[in-house]
Amino acid sequence: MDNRSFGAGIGAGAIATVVLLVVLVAIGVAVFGLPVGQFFEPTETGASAGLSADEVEHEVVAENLNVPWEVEVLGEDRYLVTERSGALVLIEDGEKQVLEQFDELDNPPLGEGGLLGIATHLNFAENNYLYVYQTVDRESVENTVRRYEVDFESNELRDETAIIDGIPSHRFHNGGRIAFGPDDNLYITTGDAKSAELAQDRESLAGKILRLTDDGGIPDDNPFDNEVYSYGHRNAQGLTWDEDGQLWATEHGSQARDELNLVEAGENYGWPKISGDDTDTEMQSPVYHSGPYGTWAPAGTAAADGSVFFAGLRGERLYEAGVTGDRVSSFTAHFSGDFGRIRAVTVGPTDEYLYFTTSNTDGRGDAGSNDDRLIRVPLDAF
Ligand SMILES: [Ca+2]
Repeated sequence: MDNRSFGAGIGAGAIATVVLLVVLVAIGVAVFGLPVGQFFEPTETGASAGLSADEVEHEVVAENLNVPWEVEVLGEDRYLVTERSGALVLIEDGEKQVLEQFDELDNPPLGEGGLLGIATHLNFAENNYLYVYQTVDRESVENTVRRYEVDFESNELRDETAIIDGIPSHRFHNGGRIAFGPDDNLYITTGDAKSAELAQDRESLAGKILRLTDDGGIPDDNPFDNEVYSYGHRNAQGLTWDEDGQLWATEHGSQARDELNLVEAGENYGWPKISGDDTDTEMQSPVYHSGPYGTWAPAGTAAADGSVFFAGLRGERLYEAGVTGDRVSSFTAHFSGDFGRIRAVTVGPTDEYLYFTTSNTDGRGDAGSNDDRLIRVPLDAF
């Protein structure tokens, strides 16, 4: 067989395989009514096999949580956790108490919205300022960031202050992660609220990473003289800075192609114009993505020791991207088959642990008897 006929044989076989797959998918959709997205598999494609729960020391810090969305480590054995349905939970020495039940949420049509990200002020020890991203139903359903003073004497929240209102909301794509950066500004991920074109509109708050001062002002060096820091995002739900001060953000792609982006001020991250390996001279392609057939459904993201860790919801793994400069130099999938869906990921500010929460009670997973759980693993295990 010469090379030419060999190549032709492969081509015909490949085409037949693709045709067969297309037919099978079509039958699946027709018979079972499954959206095509269901065929994208949680993936380890391109990933090295990482740790398993059997072989690594891990500790369940809290259990029986209800769709935990974010965790903030306050100190030794002290944590704040948001539950998407509206409870802000204080966990102290393994005991849980609800500090606040946010009850103005548009529930149940809430979907992916609700009580989402939290961040403590950099001077939290003095001012007890807590920032909360939440979906509210006032004149209309929208996402907001509010600041509260936590009164740990009475375990109440006081002095609600609007930091930003009017972030578009939808049953899907609400963004919701918030974090203070090394420049002391507050960064906020917003989703496109299922209106993809808004991600390219620099006057809209949807499909962006926003940057504000701690009192909700617009920093002097924001790129467009408004709240927008970067744009062209579909649904970013993870933010972190590495040791070099680079901002990494994870984002849910369309048709697989979930993204890890290196985010810089004023840049366009492409949605809905480009995705995956597409390039455009005016836009930034992801540093790494899950490929055309694989899904991470990435959420919480945290950097430590030269790696960017992020949660896989549908991926049901903890992913670790080893970072060298502005590139991903290794990619590892931890806890495959161990904990189910993973949503929040954070590194304790002083305790050398990586914390993550499961998300098996959110209606998209198989909840175990004690789900959902807050789990921690020593960083030196990775
Ligand atoms: Ca993108």
